Amino acid sequence: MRERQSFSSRRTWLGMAAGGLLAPARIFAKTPEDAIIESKHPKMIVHSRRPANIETPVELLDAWITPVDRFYVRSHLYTPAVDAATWRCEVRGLLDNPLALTLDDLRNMPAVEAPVTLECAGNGRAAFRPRPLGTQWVRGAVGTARWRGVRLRDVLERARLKPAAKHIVFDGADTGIMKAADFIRSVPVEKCLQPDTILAYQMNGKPLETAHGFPLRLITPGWEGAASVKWLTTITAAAEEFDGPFMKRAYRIPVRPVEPGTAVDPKDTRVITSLAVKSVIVHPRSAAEARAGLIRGFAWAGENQAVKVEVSTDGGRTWNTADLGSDRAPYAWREFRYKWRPPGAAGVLMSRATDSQGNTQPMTPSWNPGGYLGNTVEPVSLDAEQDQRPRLTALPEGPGKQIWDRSCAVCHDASVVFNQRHDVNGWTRDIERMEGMGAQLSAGDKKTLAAYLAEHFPP
Ligand SMILES: Nc1nc2c(c(=O)[nH]1)N[C@H]1C(S)=C(S)[C@@H](COP(=O)(O)O)O[C@H]1N2
Ligand SMILES: [Mo]
Repeated sequence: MRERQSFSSRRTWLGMAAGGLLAPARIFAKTPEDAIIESKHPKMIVHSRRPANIETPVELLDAWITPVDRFYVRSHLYTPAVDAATWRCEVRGLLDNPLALTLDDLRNMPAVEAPVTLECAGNGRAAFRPRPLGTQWVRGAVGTARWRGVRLRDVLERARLKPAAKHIVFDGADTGIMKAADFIRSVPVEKCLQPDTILAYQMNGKPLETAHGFPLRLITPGWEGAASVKWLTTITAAAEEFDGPFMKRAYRIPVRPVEPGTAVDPKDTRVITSLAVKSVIVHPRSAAEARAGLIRGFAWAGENQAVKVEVSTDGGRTWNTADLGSDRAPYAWREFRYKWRPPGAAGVLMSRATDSQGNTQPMTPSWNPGGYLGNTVEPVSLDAEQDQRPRLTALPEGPGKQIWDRSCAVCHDASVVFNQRHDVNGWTRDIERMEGMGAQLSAGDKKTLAAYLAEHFPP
């Protein structure tokens, strides 16, 4: 067991059932999240323990296929523990032949396997100004795994979709916390019928781990991670896009560019589909590493291909084309390498990818309220060791601390705030977002809590 395990991570349903009067009801049983954190590389960045939101420091992304212990985790709700023996995936809705698939049923169907890069649409959010609310992913909510399973198309053909079916709705075994909405997503039927869309039961040659959707998840290749629903229990053929907050409110971007800081009417936004062209320098990330004289990293472009990567070693004044690696697959990132002679003094490195449609990473962020698809060129300064890990500490004492314990800690631990920075207005908006998910606070509590958070976690 690791040091950083905290008592607060073992808050239980008992505590929640107490209706927010959280007596220190602690059970010393491990939560699935405790087991996830133990299974991950010790350098992983824990944005929140429970729900489990864990980022990979980019220097650990140094292989074409990301090992599972270095693969990021993004979960909106508590991680479900699924019993494979009784588990079924129901296929129902607008179809003629409803199914209840067992794992054996799936294993008996023709298998397919493909390396696919998965990236959270919120990856890069920490670089937007003003800072959007939400988990402050830096650059490492991305990884590439070999996913093995069956074609979704094969399952839908067996289920015999009716012509009226236009969207397929995916729900997993995770359910809403308090009033928080269940994580349910739909994908248009055309994407579901593409032969590359997989119902995956294996990741890198082994059964899916709990964190990544055991026993079955969707892999919607090239699309933002949220379209790849984990812990699948029902697949429903429907006439319409699913009407729920994870389709209609979150994971949407403006249809046209907006000024940073602008509020955008939801009707001027669309659901995010493909990821954007992007690259990340994995090495060097420090002056010491730079002495090896090799710059390398990965580039990807969602449904498109990354076809060119340029590298700058002078802060963006001049650019040189990098070599691309031989490992490739339609929806997987591509390694790039550039040999150089590092100067004695530290400098600023950049990489800039271009995709098969001619899109190139921008130098300035295309700001959007949700902080999605952040793909600006990243300046990697070699001056200092880059340690992006938030320092995990306890919440400081103060008037807001009791309110926190009473109203916030019933659903998540304090690690969610340690790397967020907002002024009073920002914290107030975040608290209101939490009220929307069921947090119980009086008007006075809200003011006190926002002031307390702004004092300790200011911009
Ligand atoms: N059931 C369920 N599926 C989910 C999520 C979730 O919270 N619940 N998170 C989604 C998001 S936003 C992302 S980015 C990916 C992350 O997959 P990973 O945790 O295996 O990296 O899973 C997606 N599938
Ligand atoms: Mo995501």
